[in-house]
Amino acid sequence: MTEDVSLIMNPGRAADRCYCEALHHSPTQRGTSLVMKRSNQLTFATLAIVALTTGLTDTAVATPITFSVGGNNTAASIQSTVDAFRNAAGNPVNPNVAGSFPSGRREINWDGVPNGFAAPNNLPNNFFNANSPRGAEFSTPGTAVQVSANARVDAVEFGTINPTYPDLFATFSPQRLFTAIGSNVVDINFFVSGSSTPAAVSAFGSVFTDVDLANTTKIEYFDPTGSLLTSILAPVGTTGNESLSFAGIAFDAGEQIARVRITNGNTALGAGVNEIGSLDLVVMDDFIYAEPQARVSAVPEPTTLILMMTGLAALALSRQLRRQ
Ligand SMILES: [Ca+2]
Ligand SMILES: [Ca+2]
Ligand SMILES: [Ca+2]
Repeated sequence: MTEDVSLIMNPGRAADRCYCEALHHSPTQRGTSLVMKRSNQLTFATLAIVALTTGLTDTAVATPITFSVGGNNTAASIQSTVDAFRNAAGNPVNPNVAGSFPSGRREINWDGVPNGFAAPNNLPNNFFNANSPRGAEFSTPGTAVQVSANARVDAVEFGTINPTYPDLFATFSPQRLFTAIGSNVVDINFFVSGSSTPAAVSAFGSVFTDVDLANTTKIEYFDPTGSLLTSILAPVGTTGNESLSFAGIAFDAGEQIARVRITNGNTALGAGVNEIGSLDLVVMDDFIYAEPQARVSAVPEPTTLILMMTGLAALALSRQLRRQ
């Protein structure tokens, strides 16, 4: 592999004659030797590409570690899965401050949001990056996001939107829940906490309440280029109403989750929207996610790298052949 290719492939050069003599080849053996060397070059190039492909495949394809459970109306019914996910996301839970910690996780249970930012008022999309820095900002195809009210202030569990909702929903962490308004979809984008620097996390999970339909409530995970990394469905709860469920995914091979999209049931909450027929209304409680870290610079995709290496190998070979 360390041979000087230009000397091997050019028998007219004095240096090449020295090379052949050093190998004890007679002039009549040189033609055969050249064919063998050229064949070796092709073999080396092929082996290099195969090795490269194999190595990249091993590191590029990681299996998401999934955590999911459908429980009843008690926190205890999903607690062990939530705790297992917390350990996978990282310990400890970091304080609600700006900056990025080297490890650990962040959590949002909604419960400390001031009344002025809770139902019937909307929550500012950047509340958990600006007011209480945890590196998460929200957006939705709907009109806003909202945190439910506390008792003695207003109706709990989104009874502010529809009086039947407290009978549908329950809390994992009392008393506040979270929802999008005007949509059943919410996006979470990650930042270095308290800044506008885009970040990524290695794990994200959410508690849900009142998942009634399978294959409907889900979390989708996107990398910094916007490509879907993976997704997970939230399992159906074990009670008709007020059930709790949890779904989360952790990566351990350097994958960067830049954004997650959560789809809650199949319908947006609304004053006249009651859960009848095939409608499934679902809202969220605790978000748990690995510490948001500044994104690592993009590296070439494996397929791009392989194509590049193949092209370089072919170019080198064609130059060598032209010299013949
Ligand atoms: Ca309830
Ligand atoms: Ca809560
Ligand atoms: Ca439901």
